[in-house]
Amino acid sequence: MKKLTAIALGIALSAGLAGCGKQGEPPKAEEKAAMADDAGTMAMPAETKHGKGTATVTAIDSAKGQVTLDHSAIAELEWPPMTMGFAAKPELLKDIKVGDKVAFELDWDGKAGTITKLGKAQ
Ligand SMILES: [Cu+2]
Repeated sequence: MKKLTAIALGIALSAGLAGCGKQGEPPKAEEKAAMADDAGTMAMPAETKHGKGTATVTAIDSAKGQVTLDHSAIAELEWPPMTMGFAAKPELLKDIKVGDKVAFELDWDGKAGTITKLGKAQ
């Protein structure tokens, strides 16, 4: 089971990176320095970016705390429109259903996105 989990995680990370256009970009100098530090301390990534946008909900997994959004471009993160998964607390998902148009905010740590605000778009 451990091996399967590792493979699944690897696929998820690769998909996330490819989806957000970061694949193949060499790390910036400051990120290299952060990685060197992290190797010893297992600290959280130094840089978390905040972004916001609008989206259509394409999947919800409340039990796992995950939501998949077909989102519009996010200027703060230099992302084009795409469909991708995010972590989200169950209480953010309770009034949302598949097909809803939503406005959201997220934190992006360079590998994964976490929804910080989620509500139906006006
Ligand atoms: Cu995206």
